[in-house]
Amino acid sequence: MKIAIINGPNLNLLGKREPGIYGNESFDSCLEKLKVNFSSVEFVYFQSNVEGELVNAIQQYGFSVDGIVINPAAYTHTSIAIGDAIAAVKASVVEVHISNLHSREEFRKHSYVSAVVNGSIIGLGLMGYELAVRWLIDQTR
Ligand code: CA2
Repeated sequence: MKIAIINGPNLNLLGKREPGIYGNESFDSCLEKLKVNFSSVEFVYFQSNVEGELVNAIQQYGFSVDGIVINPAAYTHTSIAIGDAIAAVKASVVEVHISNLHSREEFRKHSYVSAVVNGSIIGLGLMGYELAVRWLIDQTR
């Protein structure tokens, strides 16, 4: 089974800034744990700060992997293009947010992604990625 993890802008800073909101762990460390815990899964990881590159990655992986875990970061709240790309692909898609969007600013309460994904995991920290992978694996059984 192949799963793509796609992270949006500034998530490359995880573990380096704003630990109060996003915790102390880097995404590299999270990815290593996923690879150990789900050793039968082939993971591909893509992070970009550029909206169009995220759209390209969704199109590319959306027809070549079984599932996508995506955290579009701030583009969640602004990008019709990312929502349209997700709606167009074949793979199952789970949206993950590290922080609880509903306890933060008003503008974070709307997602252009939520309506076009299979499901969303919000506010459970980096464990959300693990839960998303578990759900995707379960779908293939
Ligand atoms: O909670 C999430 O996962 C978010 O997708 C994170 C985005 C934010 O714009 C969304 O509203 C919610 C921000 C990612 C920025 O990540 C940083 C990590 C460390 C230091 C600074 C930013």
